[in-house]
Amino acid sequence: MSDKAYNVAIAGATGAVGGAMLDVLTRRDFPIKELRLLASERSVGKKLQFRGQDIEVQLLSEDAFTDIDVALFSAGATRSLDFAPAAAKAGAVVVDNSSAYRMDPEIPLVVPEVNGDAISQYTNRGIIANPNCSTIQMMVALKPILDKVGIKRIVVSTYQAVSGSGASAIAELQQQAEDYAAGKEMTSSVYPHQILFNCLPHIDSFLENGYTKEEMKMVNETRKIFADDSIGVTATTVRVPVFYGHSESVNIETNSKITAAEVRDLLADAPGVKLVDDPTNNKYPLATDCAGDFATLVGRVREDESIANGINMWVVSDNILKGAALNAVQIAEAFVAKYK
Ligand code: 25A
Ligand code: L14
Repeated sequence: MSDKAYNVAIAGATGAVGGAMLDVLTRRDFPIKELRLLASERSVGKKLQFRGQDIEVQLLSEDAFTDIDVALFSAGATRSLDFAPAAAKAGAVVVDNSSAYRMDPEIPLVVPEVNGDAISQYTNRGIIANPNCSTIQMMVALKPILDKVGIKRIVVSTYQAVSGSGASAIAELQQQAEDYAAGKEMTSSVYPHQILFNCLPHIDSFLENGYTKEEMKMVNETRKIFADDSIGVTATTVRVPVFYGHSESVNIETNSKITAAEVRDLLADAPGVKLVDDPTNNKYPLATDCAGDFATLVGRVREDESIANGINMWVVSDNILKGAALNAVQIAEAFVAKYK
């Protein structure tokens, strides 16, 4: 990175992901000249701390992006559709965390460790899309295997934390736990059912094909990021009563044979991956261990004995960090390093 400093805006700064963006910018020492915090009317005037300074939240509006170099968006798809084009028009490059633009063929969908080169397509619309959290961590774990032996098919089941649905869902799980402990009746408003002590096979809305949108994001985004529409992907996404950290059971069929030991060797050196695979000593990736960690944890690597060329693994990452805020900041870093 050059020794320049940049004007950065965060749209949705008061949310679960926006707050993590502030943290990640600090932890990675992103070179910032001005940081502008944007949110809805509800939060205007509220002060957030950044590098020991109070910064007042301003209204997210079309005029909020004057002189901004990089705008990190995490205020939901509707806000991205409403305001990202104006930010781009004002000269900012938008890194958008929502699903609004991910499958737009003109807009790059980027996991820096996997397809960082696609950032060059920012010139098309001034927008770079951040993939879905569950997709990102799977890409980080599979990329070394894809490069080595090719992947024919992926079967993935997810166990997703409530923080993915934002601050209100974190509060809902917390409240249900408190109500349970106090012997009170539990209520649900973010999710259609109680999430405490439960597993909901329902993330985002249902589609006509019987899958959820979240499941089809994993299918379509994987193919776009790996730039290969021939890869078969099928997903079942499940919400579990965990605050931070998505876990995934990933089963792949490769084009040619690779042993579990070879996969472990590859992953031990893979960018963004931490191999945690010592089951006899009870060491495997856990959501409770990934919270706050920038790495994607991979373990339980084993051969699928039901087919000739298959591998199973367990992949865990902090959905708010690598799944959202960290990946967005990494995209911003790669962008300014090369193009600004
Ligand atoms: O709109 P959608 O598409 O349905 O999606 C929005 C959801 O996506 C989450 C986000 O949760 C939100 O729930 N989200 C975004 N990116 C994500 C990702 N990559 C993601 N989830 C997972 N992975 P959130 O709570 O973390 O962030 C919400 C942020 O968006 C700002 N915002 C909302 N509407 C806005 C807006 N900003 C500008 N204009 C608008 N119209 C929001 O700011 C927050 O920063 P805020 O000021 O509206 O909220 C401040 C606090 O208020 C709480 N809150 C949220 N909704 C309500 C509420 N309080 C009262 N009533 C409400 N209806 C929030 O918890 C926040 O702390
Ligand atoms: O598409 O509720 O990035 O866990 C990711 C989190 C959609 C909602 C996305 C959740 C969001 C999802």
